[in-house]
Amino acid sequence: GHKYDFAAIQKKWLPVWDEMKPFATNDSTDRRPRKYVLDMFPYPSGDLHMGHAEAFGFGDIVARYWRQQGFNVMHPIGWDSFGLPAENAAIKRGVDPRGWTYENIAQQKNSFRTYAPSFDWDRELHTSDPEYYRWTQWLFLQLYKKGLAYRKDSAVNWCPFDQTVLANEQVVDGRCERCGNLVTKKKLNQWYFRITDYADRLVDDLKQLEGAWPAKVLSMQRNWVGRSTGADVDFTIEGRDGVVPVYTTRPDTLYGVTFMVVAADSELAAELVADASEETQTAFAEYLDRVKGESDIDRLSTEREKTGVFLERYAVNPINGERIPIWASDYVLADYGHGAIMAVPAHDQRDLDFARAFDLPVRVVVDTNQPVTGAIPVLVDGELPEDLPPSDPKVTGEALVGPGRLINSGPFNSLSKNTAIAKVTEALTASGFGRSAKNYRLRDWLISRQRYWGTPIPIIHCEKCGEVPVPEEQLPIQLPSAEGLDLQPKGTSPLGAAEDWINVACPNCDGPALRDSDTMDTFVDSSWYYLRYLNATSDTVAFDPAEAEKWAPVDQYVGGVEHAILHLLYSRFMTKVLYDLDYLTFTEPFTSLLNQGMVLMDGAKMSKSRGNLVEFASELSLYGADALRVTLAFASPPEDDIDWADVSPAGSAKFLARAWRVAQDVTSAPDVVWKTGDTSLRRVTHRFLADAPGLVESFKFNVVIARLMELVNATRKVIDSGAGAADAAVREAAEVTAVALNLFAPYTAEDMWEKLGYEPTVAKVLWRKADPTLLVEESVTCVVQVDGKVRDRLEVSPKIDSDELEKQARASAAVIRAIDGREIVNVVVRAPRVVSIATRK
Ligand code: ANZ
Ligand code: ZN
Repeated sequence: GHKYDFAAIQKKWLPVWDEMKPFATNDSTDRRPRKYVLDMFPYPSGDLHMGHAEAFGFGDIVARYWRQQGFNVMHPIGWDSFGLPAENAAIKRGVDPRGWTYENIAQQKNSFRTYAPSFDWDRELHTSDPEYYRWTQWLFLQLYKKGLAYRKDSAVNWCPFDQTVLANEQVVDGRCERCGNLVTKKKLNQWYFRITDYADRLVDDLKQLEGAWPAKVLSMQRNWVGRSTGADVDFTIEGRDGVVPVYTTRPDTLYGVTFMVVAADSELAAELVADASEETQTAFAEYLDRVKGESDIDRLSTEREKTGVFLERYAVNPINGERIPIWASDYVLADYGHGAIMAVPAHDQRDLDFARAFDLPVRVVVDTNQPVTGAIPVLVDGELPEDLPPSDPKVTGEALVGPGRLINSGPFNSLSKNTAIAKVTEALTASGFGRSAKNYRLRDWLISRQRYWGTPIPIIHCEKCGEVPVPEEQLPIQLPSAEGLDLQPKGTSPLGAAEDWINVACPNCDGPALRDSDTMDTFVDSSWYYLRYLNATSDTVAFDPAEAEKWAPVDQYVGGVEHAILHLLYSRFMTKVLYDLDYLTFTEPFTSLLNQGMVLMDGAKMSKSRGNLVEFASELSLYGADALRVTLAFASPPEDDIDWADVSPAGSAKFLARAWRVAQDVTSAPDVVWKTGDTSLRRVTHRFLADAPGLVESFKFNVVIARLMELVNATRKVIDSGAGAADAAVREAAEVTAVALNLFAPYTAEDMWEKLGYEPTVAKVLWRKADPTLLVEESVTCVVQVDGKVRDRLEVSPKIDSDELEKQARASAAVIRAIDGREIVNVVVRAPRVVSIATRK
């Protein structure tokens, strides 16, 4: 055809690619170096959306790029297909979650086909297939054998609406992430993975990723683990044996402790209040009821008004023997540190808010007006000189949290905060009342869910033998059909009602036993999927360690920042576990990470409820895959958000048509000799060849497209003038355009490639190296005069500096001959045009 028709081009090339399978990775005979490029796999709720189009478009640029650079690229795709939305949709519509899920997968797959990312479809996986979850169960058993999977009774976050347990991270502002209802607490027997054993490594190994992961994600990972260092300090309590340790990051403030706070929901609080007045006991019981319904996030908030109950008991400060009152409050958490704190209201904001609420004393012990660098100040009467006394936090309401020097702290006065932290810890250690300590915000990973649509936990509960792991050869434990099961959430797993399924013989004693009825958090499924792609169809191993050695870790991971914490943390954890079990030789799963921005509409997130949804499917049929891809890549750097209202897919389509027409207009034969033709066009082409790789590798996709537009315009200019369409430089430029467009617009590129006289597929064509002689800038002629006579002409860069130009002029053989050994008395340089040398005659 003579007109650019994206629909016709798509229709033409899809079946050709289907036939060719150009992106199947089979490396038994392949000697190229390898790259593993992975997109976060989609969750199959409905069709693909614009966010998918963006992320998968970017991942595809990277995958196609490395192929052009001579790498054997693995670029697989699958579906994260277990999970609550399928189950909720199923309940709402009275359908089977399996049917709903696989219909959505079919729809997404169909959209993917048209969008045409260069996936290796032979490795497709779905986490909800027994062929997959068999190995998730196997993985569970490996953790179980290692003591990394265990059950415990614990108060868990409970969503009364979804009737399910939620992980801490699924509680947002005290509400269920999914339905928005207030979350409460409930005691349940639950499965956990011991991720806290890996807390240090999860922080320390982030070093490996610096510069290759977004700094923001690294800090989110670090904060989530929340490692802090400080000291445990032992307080005694009057009328009670033993000590109560408290964890503090500020042992330097020990002289500023004016009260103690224990978590209202801790055992210690209950014990201490038992001896209090009846009035206090009643008040405490009422208070405790209230606290039980609160989320950790609310409890720790500095914004909240402080509440609490005085327990009528006193503790003794080990450093100075001072007697301090003990309070119970919700702002101290029962399961963090030791569930009790030494309160230093002068230097901790929450303690100060509490002290102000209950009129407790505030004592400043760090003078934050004193410089901490330079010489230690001379003490006056054992105190720091008072040029500017610290402000009083009790009056200002602002805790003094900065650095400074100690005051009101006996032998530690005048020490800087950091020195004092070390010295006080030493003194505590010597007296036996303390020691240095580390603490983590990270909790063990709660993995059991009381829901149907997930991987069944491969454990059997036998009356006689207790917990019995399912023998590996009996895997997978298949999910029973959902038919006849009541999926309505009730707080126990629907699987418990599947009589035929739940009742089994104990693998140990053959006696009557029950299967575990919980299913796993879907984050378990996705914590190891990157490895399954390597042997996606194996029914003998989860993955082959030899393949992992060859391909993994993932060279480039692409996905949304919404997974910056959990998915990445869990994958990193699982990788370290598999490393410890000798299945892997590396400790981090994703060497480099690209987080794409969001696709917005008029500055707001797109959503159905906002009524601003731009449907991927309709844009796809309006403009075609290539124009969509180019639009998304051209809009901004990939990390930035894209506002769909500001971009122009129609403009992208026009650009593609322009490029395509160039290929159509080329009249020289494919065997035309490069190295000839219009030089200025060749310079543009080769500059592009030289610059594009670095730009792609630093994710400046938008710049590459801008440069391609320039190249196409320059080519068109030559076609329409001078040597015209037969010029060899025009063919060269058109070929380079087609190869580069393969990154962004694979259909257009393939069609151009055909018009230029080649066989498919352009996706396999290697990137050409730029000719270095075409990269030097144009030169100018510099005349060199000796005593007023022109003796030489030099071809030099227009940007040459005077010193360099003079050096070149003096080195010229003709100039040396003209000077003939005489003394040079003056040199005038006017770069880049003239050098004038005067000699003594
Ligand atoms: C005294 C102190 C003085 C503190 C000061 C801070 C500043 P991270 O960094 O999160 O580990 N804390 C300890 N256990 C707690 C619990 N169960 N619930 C709530 N808060 C608790 O913070 C450690 C600090 O958080 C500890 O240091 C303690 O307050 C508080 F100027 O001790 B600090
Ligand atoms: Zn048994």
